[in-house]
Amino acid sequence: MRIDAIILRELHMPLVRPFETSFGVTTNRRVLLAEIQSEGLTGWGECTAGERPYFSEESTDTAWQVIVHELGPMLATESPEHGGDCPRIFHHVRGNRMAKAALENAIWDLEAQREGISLSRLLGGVRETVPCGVSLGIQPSIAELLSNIERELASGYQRIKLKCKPGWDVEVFERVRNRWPDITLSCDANSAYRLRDVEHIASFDAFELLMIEQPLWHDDFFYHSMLQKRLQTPICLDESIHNRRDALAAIEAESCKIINIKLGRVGGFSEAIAVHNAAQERGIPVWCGGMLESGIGRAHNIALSSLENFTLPGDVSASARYWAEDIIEPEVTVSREGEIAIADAPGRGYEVRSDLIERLTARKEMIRAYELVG
Ligand code: OSB
Ligand code: MG
Repeated sequence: MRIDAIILRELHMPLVRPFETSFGVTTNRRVLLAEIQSEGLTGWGECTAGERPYFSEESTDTAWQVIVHELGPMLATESPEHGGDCPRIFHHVRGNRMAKAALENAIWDLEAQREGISLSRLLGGVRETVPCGVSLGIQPSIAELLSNIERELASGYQRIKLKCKPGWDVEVFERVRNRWPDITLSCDANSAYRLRDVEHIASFDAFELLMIEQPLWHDDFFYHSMLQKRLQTPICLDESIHNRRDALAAIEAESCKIINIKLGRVGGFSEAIAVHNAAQERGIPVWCGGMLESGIGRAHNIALSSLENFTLPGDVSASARYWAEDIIEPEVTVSREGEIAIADAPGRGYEVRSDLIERLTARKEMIRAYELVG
């Protein structure tokens, strides 16, 4: 396909409520969107980098630079036929996976439209609905957390994930379990613990959590493997898994029993499918993580979640949990059973609200192919 233009935008979108993890609080999102125009069609991709380089090395600003100066020009001069061509095109750029994913996913988005099939189908999805959970940030008080859980359970969500850190863990799990002995509960530490905490983490077993997500270092397999031997509760890796090779190493070393797949963290749909397949072949279930995405990233997460081995509820939930107004139409909604229906229409299944995007745009840059060729 001929790439006519790549338009990069930064949108400022306030969250409906602040989201706190072990590494900080997010109140306002700076969302990077890539719009790729090709032969009369428009594909969209979202960069899931955070405002600060705390979840990974990337941030909104590093991704902007890398897309404008490296990845955008590479893509515009290459005429990819498939989303799957992008990893080869971007091969010389090390890392910067969230920046790469924004462009690669926009090409898949375009390809689905060009082929006249749903993005889910193009990716190899088999599900008609995907099971949903929610990720609940650290709260000012346990009472506030309990009332949030009550609301999410009433909405139908199938799994509650609690962000945790030293000082916001055992006491919290105790109060939640006392009130709801049977709900599916998990926790996510975002690397908040160290080896001195092993006995403490082992005490989480009492709460029968579905999993403990990324308790130790963001770049570790070895110590997670040691920790897993001491736990009943399965470890799920998030930050540590960047590609299929990482997934194979983690599974082989028994560093985890479950894998969280995030499109940005692994560099786009191609590698996400590769991680999914590697895990499936080895009997390791996966689920789709979230990065407080706008509707575009959310639509892509939904399509990815339709693959067969996404058997556990993901962190992909309704637009209204994040945004007063989402940038897609219709907004993402979740049924009383805690499921999102996969659209069968061609493309991503959600229209993009260009007028609203224009209003939320804080900066914009156009990368035109003809200015780069020759
Ligand atoms: O580790 O899953 C995480 C949000 C930002 C950064 C990291 C994570 C998260 C979430 C939120 O847990 C998931 C969501 O609701 O989008
Ligand atoms: Mg996580």
